[in-house]
Amino acid sequence: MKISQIQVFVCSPGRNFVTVKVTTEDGTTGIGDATLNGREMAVVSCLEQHIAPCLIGKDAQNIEDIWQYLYKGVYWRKGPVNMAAIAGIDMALWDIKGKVAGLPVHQLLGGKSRTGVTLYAHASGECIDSTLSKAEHLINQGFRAVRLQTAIPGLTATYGVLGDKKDYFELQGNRPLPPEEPWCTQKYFSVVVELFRQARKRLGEEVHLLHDVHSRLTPIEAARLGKLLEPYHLYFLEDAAIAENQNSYQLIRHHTTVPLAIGETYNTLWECKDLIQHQWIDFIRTAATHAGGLTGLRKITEFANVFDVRIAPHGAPDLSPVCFATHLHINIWAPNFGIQEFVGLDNPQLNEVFTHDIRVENGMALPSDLPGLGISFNEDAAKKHPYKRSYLPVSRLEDGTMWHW
Ligand code: CS2
Ligand code: MG
Repeated sequence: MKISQIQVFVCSPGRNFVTVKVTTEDGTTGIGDATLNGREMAVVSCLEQHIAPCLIGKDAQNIEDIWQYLYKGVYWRKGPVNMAAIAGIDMALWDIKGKVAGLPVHQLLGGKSRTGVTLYAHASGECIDSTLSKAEHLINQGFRAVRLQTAIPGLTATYGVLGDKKDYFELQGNRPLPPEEPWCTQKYFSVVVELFRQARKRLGEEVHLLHDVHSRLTPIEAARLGKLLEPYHLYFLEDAAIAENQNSYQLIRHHTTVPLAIGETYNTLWECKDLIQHQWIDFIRTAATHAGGLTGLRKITEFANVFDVRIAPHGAPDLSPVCFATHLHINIWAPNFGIQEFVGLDNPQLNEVFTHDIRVENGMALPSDLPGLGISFNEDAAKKHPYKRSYLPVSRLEDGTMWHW
């Protein structure tokens, strides 16, 4: 099954997505997600200029060898651009393998380990009251796990709370450059602990509550937050601090029993190997799209399983439904699956471009049983939504100091 063509599509049905399509000589096709938010075109160039020419004529069935060829075989290993490009190819090859076998990808991995994939939904509001009202609404819809984020009083903007803006394009206005947002740790502490105190009172003890710090704290501040949140027993506290020094999580760990999650920006096992093997974290959040596809994420998942670390793959709106579909196949199989982030699939523009039969009921998702990944890409619909340059906001302290993303 020789690879005869590799095409790369960029479209923006709400957010920018880079989609890879691999075709074999017999006409079988597979698709993959290679989206790297804010750096989309770098991945397109890597795929078109550097990777595609090397793969034409290779046997599409040898997924592992192609993965190693693109990872181990190159001088410049790792890196977000390279690993997203590998991811796009890798998912497409798994899609092809499933179609050839007549089996959904989770059956190729070893079958189902559970009846469905538990999701956590997002409740983000302008104040504690509106955040909790949104959480109640989600719980009434059947979600058993909700992430709570609330605007920080006294700051002009809070990451993840869009206010009256409908999306990041609107936040950037007519000038597509990174918006700047202020950060103040003291102001954050004054609202976040209160958010969870009120949440437990209003939402009860049973629902799983989660929170994302977006790496804005130092390790010792993160340790303090973990301790303060212990009475409200979070499912996990995400990205409490940057872990470029992986052993900084040892410090956080030694101070608090709050379960810790990290990893949405990681591209390989090497960025989380110490975190996992020392059991400094409880959940690894790496996405297939950013860590070398299904093959890359499976390697991380199996390593994490040895150390009782569970997977909780990233599920933000800047990962395409192809990534979400891939995660569902891994999640339904992985012995160490924890929870899947979910931001909804009911955007009509998105559903016009990516068609699938993923079911979401009572806060759980079911992967497709169709052969392959079970998702298709409509090239004509994609043309209606051209790429728009876009950036995430950057963060500065109130005195102007550049702060952690
Ligand atoms: C967030 C993301 O979903 C999450 O956990 O951290 O929304 C993240 O900010 C975006 O993916 C960045 O584009
Ligand atoms: Mg996050």
